Amino acid sequence: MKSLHKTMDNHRFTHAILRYPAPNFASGLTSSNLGPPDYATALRQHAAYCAALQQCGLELEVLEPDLSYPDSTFVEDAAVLTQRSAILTRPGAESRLGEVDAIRPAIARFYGRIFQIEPPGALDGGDVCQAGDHFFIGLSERTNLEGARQLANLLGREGYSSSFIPVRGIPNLLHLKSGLVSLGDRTLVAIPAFAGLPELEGYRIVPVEPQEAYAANCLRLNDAVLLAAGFPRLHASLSALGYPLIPLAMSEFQKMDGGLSCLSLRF
Ligand code: CIR
Repeated sequence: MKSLHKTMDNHRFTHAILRYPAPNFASGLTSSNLGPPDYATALRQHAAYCAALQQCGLELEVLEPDLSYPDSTFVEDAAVLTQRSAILTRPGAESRLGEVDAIRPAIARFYGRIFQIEPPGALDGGDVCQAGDHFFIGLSERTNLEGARQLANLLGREGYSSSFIPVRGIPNLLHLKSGLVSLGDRTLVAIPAFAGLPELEGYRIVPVEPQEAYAANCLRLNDAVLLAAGFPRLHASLSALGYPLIPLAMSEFQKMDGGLSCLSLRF
C-alpha cells in the first residue's frame, strides 16, 4: 500500500483515480436533453482534465474503459475517500451498482481502511460534499436516508460530523455537489436553492446565478480551482477571490449529467 499525504485541509491532494470513458459512454444515464455526446470529443476533454489534475500536482491512476458500465467514467459516485478511510458506496441507479466492485482494487492499493454502504442504503459519491471536518450529505433521487445515515455513522466513527441536505425536487439537479461545492477556507459555491440554507450559516457563499448553474460543480485542487469553461460570471467571482483558475471544456460530460468533480476520486 502506498503512503498518503495527510493533512487536515481536505483540498490538498496528491493522487487521483479516474477511468477513461468507454466507447458506449453515450448509453449512460442522462436527463439533460442536450443530445448525444461525441466520443472523440469526450476523450479529448477527458485528456485535458487529466492534464489539469497533473498540473495541480496530482499523480494519476487512470483505469481502463469499462464497457459493462457506460457511466463508469464518473468514478466519484462509487466511493467516498477521506483522509482517514475509504467508503465504497452503493449507487442509487441499478445500472451503476457493479461499478463499486470494479473500482475496489484500485482503492485498495491506497487505503487499508475500507468500509461499504450496505442495502437497503443507497448513496452516490456526488451527494457528498466535504468541507473541512464536516460532510454535507444530499438526500437525492440516488441517495436515500438509510444510505446517508450509514455514511454519517461511518464518518462519525472517524471523527467527522455530517448534516443532511434535501436535494430531491430541485429542477435539473442530480446530486448535491451539482449545486454545492466547498472551496476550503470556509467558502462554499452554491446555487440559489442552497445559498440560504440555515445549515450553511457561518460559511462564505459564492453565489452561482441560475443560468450558470452547471458551473457550480467546480473543483478546488491544492492552490487552483478547475471550472467548466464558458461561465464568465462565476469565473469572475472566483477570480476576484484570488483563486488561480483552470477552465476546462466539459460539454460532452454535461450531456450525460456529469460535472468536473464526478470524473475523479481525489485523495
Ligand atoms: C448518472 O446519471 O449517473 C451519470 N450519467 C452522471 C453522473 C454524474 N456524477 C456526479 O455528478 N457525481
